[in-house]
Formats: sequence, structure tokens, C-alpha cells
Amino acid sequence: MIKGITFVRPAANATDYERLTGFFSALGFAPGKGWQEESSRGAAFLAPLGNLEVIEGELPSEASVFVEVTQLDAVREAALAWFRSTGVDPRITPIADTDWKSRILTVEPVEGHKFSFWEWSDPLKGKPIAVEGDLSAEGMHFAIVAARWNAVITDRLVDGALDALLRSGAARRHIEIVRVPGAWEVPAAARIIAERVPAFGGPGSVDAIITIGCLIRGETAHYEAIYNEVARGIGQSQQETGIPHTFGVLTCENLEQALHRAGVKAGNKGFEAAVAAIEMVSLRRKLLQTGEGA
Ligand code: DLZ
Repeated sequence: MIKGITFVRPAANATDYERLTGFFSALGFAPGKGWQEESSRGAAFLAPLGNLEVIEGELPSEASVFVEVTQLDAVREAALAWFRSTGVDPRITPIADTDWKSRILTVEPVEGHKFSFWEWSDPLKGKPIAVEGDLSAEGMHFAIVAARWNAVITDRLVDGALDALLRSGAARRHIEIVRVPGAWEVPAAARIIAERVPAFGGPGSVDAIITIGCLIRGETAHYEAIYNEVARGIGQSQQETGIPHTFGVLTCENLEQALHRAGVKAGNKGFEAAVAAIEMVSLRRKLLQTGEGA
């Protein structure tokens, strides 16, 4: 039943609002869905994890919001840089040890708004054991290759994919939408894009390709043969080029089932394919970096 938790920080005026939002952006918080009404507005900042904690005993700081981070020193540098850029007097404590094997600092970007940032001293504590991709699409380039066949479905899947990419921070100009006649043609177009090298003035390479199509068993002769070949071609393009390709090709028994998977009842598979693409781009970057550093 519980879905999420929001800490509301009312800013006293427009200047404080701008300062607080600027501060959180400067520190690298992912932007959430803000809102604007006639006499009020809100800006949301997201963290991958959140919890409501009840404490008995002494708190290490007066702040009412504690943000767990990695690289606390870099956070302090970023906060100091923000203070310098805004001309606001730096209200920030030195980094101190806590009695729970971590380090902490408290910063007050706007008077009356204190936030503590802390990091486990043990580098393995609190860190995920697995390497995982993040879900920020900022600065990433994508192609969506979509079949026109069953357009009533594939258009919805493309909308879902765009929604996921834009809401995750991708810029519209970094998303190329390519249309092909049917699912059969999707792998060939994806392969051309995956192999494309940036040419002067021409389209550049992309970080990931989201493939979209819809095959309906009842209406498709040689359904299995087409499906197998589409899946094989997309997989082969991914494996041979190294560019992540995600699979948003629906295989359905009938139109009703396809509609459900295109956003009516069972989520939107285009959205899911786009989220998977973002995660794979991020993961690929991390794995390649890890390899270089090792
Ligand atoms: C021919 C065909 C059929 C029967 N069914 C579908 C389908 O359900 N979904 C789809 O995306 N495409 C279909 N096609 C078209 C083929 O994918 C291909 O575009 C044409 O055979 C031309 O090569």
C-alpha cells in the first residue's frame, strides 16, 4: 500500500527556492517530476533509495534530512563550488567521523535548511555487491527502430519508449526515430545504425537501439519463422556490434493481447525496452571503465 515518501521543504521566497533547487542540481540529484500552479510550484529531486527512520538517542547533526552518498569529499567540493558560484556565504561543516563507522558533513545552502551528507568509511559497506546500470539517460543517444505494421500498437510502443527516455533525462534531439515496413525489416535497419560511424554533418553513432514491432500470431503466416528471424537478427546485431539493442517486439496471440501490452493493461513494452536500453548503456560504460581501471 505504501508507495513512496516525500520530504517537503517549503522555501520562504523565490530566491530561496531558486537557491535550494540550484544547490540540489549542482550536487547531482536526479530531477524528478516538478509541478507549477498559479500560486505555487515544486521541484523534485530523486535518490535511488529512501527510508523513514525513527531514532532514539543523540543525532549527529541538526539536519532533518540525511543523504547517504559515495565520495563525500567530492560532495563537499561540489557544495563549496556551488557556494562560490552563487556568492552565498559557505555554511558547511568540515567532514567529521560519526560513531557508526562513517563520515558526515552538514550544509546549509539557505538559512534554516540544513542537510547532512554521509558516507560509510568502510568502502564495501552499503555498496551494492553487483555492478548495475543507472537510470539516467542524460547525454545518451538513442535510436528507436519501429515497424509500421500494426501501427496502432507500434505507435503506442514508440510513445512509451519516448516517454521513458525523455523522463529519464535524454534530450529529444538525441533520439532518432526510424520507421521500417514491418518487424522483418527491424534487424537490418538496427544493424545499419549500430554500424554507423559519425560522419561530418551526418548522423552520428548511438549508445543504444530500441527495437519495436508487433507480430500477431492469428494474422501472421509463418509467424514462428518471422519471429525467430527477427529475434535472431536483433540479437546478432547487438552481439556483433557491441551496441545494446533492446527488444520491444511484441509477439501476441491476438490484437487484444497486443493492446494490453502497449499500455492498456499490462504496462507498455516500449517504455520497458527504453528503460532497459538506458540501464544497458550505463552498465556498459561502467563495465568498460572497470576493465580499464583493473
Ligand atoms: C507480412 C507480415 C505479416 C503477415 N504480419 C506481420 C505482423 O504481424 N507484424 C509485422 O511487423 N509485420 C508483418 N508482416 C510484414 C513483414 O514484417 C515484412 O514487412 C513484409 O513481409 C515485407 O518484407
